Amino acid sequence: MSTHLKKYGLHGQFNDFLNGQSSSMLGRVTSVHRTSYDVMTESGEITCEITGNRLKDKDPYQKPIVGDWVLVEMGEGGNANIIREILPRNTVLERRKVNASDKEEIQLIATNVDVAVIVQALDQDFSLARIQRTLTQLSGTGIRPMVVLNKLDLVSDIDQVKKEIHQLDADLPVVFTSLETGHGLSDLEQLFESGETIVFIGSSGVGKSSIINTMLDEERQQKTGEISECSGKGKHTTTARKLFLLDNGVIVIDTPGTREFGVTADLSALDDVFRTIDELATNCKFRDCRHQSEPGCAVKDAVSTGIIDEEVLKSYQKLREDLKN
Ligand SMILES: Nc1nc2c(ncn2[C@@H]2O[C@H](COP(=O)(O)OP(=O)(O)OP(=O)(O)O)[C@@H](O)[C@H]2O)c(=O)[nH]1
Ligand SMILES: [Mg+2]
Ligand SMILES: [Zn+2]
Repeated sequence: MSTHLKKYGLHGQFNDFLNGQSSSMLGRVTSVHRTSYDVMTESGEITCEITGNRLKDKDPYQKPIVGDWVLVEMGEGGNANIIREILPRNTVLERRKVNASDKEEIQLIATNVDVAVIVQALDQDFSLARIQRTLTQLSGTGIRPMVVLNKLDLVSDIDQVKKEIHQLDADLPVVFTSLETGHGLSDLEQLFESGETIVFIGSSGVGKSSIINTMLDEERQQKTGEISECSGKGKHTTTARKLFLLDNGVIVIDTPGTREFGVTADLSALDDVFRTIDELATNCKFRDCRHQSEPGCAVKDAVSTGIIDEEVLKSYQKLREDLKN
């Protein structure tokens, strides 16, 4: 089997599929442009296109995405290389525009990823509710969540943040980092395993590309940007998703900032995220307790005794409302 593509995450998963496909070339999509695709093959990176029905198809699942394994028909005599087939996806990270309900509004972010690193900046971007929503989005996808809280150098106290995250999910891997001091960067790298595909997601300007750069050699370093002073919002320094192979064997996908993952998951997925609250809720007097003003509410009791933070409960209730609408 191809040794080069092994490094890009190929481990025999398509052997059955590839039998009798000798005319096509196997590759992994490393970048998506407006009308073309970069695909890593056994003999290096090539530019490909799509044609015909696939080009016209409105279904976002029918278009190649960063991380996809594809079969390419090599163009001869100056003809373009054509992606003929998207091989079965192991995982799909997708995002739905908030309030959207039809398929057109679904955006695929990356495929065949093992880990999603949710990056937030501690100085102005930290939002427990947003972490919760992203976890809900990820649950059931087979993608493991991790949280990176960056720009540690810009805040003085993280005790409250630590407490809230711990209450949200005590098992969630969380790393505090700073590019200024280098704090946490080696801890983060140690959480990644060689051969795994890791996608970085989070708002613009939180430092996704800066973190990835610390793991890349100089010539492949990504552009990073200043945050505009007046709005405090990043200005989308990264404009396209891109897949990199790091020296340590980890495959990383950088993405442009996305503020919010629309919630597509159902209420049972929500239950995964709020384990602590759910466990307590089994002791509420009413089965359908909303933990607002019902008598005999074990969750409210836990808030008054300090086991659960008021803010965590509020986010929980907000998310339940969001999911109902
Ligand atoms: N003080 C401080 N600044 C940081 C830190 N990490 C990143 N920055 C700065 O934050 C700005 C944005 O960083 P980027 O890496 O471009 O952010 P991004 O998440 O990739 O943003 P998009 O590509 O727009 O999605 C840059 O000016 C970085 O130098 C940090 O830990 N501390
Ligand atoms: Mg970036
Ligand atoms: Zn209750």
